[in-house]
Amino acid sequence: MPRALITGVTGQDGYYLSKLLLEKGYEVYGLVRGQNNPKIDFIREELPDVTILTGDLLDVSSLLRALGKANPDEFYNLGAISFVAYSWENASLTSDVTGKGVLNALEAVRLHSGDDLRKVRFYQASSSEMFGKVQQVPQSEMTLLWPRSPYGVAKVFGHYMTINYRESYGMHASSGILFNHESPMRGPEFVTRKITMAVARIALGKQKRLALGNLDAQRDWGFAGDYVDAMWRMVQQPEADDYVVSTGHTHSVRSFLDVAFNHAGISNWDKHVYQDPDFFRPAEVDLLVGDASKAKEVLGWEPKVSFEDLVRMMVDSDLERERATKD
Ligand code: NAP
Ligand code: F7E
Repeated sequence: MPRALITGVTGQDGYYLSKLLLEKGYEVYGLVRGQNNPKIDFIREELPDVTILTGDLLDVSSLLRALGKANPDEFYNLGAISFVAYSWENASLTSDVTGKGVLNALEAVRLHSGDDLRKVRFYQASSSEMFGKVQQVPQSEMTLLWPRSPYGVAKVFGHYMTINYRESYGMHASSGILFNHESPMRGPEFVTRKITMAVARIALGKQKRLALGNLDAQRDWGFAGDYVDAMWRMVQQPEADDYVVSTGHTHSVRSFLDVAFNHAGISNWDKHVYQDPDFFRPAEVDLLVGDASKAKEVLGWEPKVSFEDLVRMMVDSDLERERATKD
């Protein structure tokens, strides 16, 4: 039975990746931080077959201890401070966790592996935010990186550190440059889930208005369930490499609002949505659209869920959740 250790198991991707690996017959270990993390109960309920280990990306010795307990064949580094807006307010912490945390994870895997540096296959969760002020449309593995936030800068550090460990030590370390991916498990701070939660509440008469920032930003949004399959495929390759994972289609926040409100039977969202300067960012990433030809060619990976189906899935899930709760 193959064994996998996942950091960030309490996050959106940790959930979908755990489910995928368990279905494939893996023994799955999930790293959870903090002394009484409130999300532990969720993991115990929703993913009872995942073995929880405690540890933190800021603490190399905790990573070494987790590696010793799990003795994994594959290490998926999904842990990060992942909210871009928050990264300006906590730039140093974001650099430590999202940037230096990758180095800590690579170093722990290297030390754990002893003489057999290909013993553990490593996956790094890199991001399309590294493209920032895009220098090419669409963006591919060869596009120059120009990050626009402390989060993006930290991800660039992690990305190149992963490549460096592959080139320096011959480690099987891959970096997936994933474009935005969403699901009903998406954190409520991200724009897609913020919208679908509000749409459900507005449709049920529980809320009237929704404050947003820049409605013109364009993103290449895919479904998280499809994207974790791309992570797994990367790790199965004979040689480690870097891959863009995206749908190749881009949509504005406005288009997301159109589809979401329409699906809930509300044709005119203008009267519900207003713009609040608090939600604008010091520097914006205006347009992201990925070229995932390499992932298609080498990994045989393609997204299955369309933009419209993704939005409808999220609205339906939030409608169901809101119907089941009072207030
Ligand atoms: P998420 O839902 O925000 O989950 C982040 C995870 O990181 C949580 O489990 C969190 O644990 C954990 N974490 C935070 N600080 C940590 C620390 N110091 N030590 C160990 N773990 C820590 O993010 P996601 O959407 O699943 O994304 C997974 C990864 O892919 C992240 O690295 C993200 O930056 C990257 N990524 C995401 C997207 C996307 O569109 N979703 C696209 C490209 C790249 P707690 O529950 O304890 O906070
Ligand atoms: O913003 C605009 C905002 O926070 C998307 C993370 O998973 O994907 C995610 O980063 C866009 C931005 O995601 C609001 O200005 C407007 O242009 O949902 P988001 P993100 O910043 O693209 C990348 C690939 C990652 O790697 C990250 O970890 O929507 N926007 N109004 C808003 N965004 C938010 N959050 N809230 C608003 O009210």
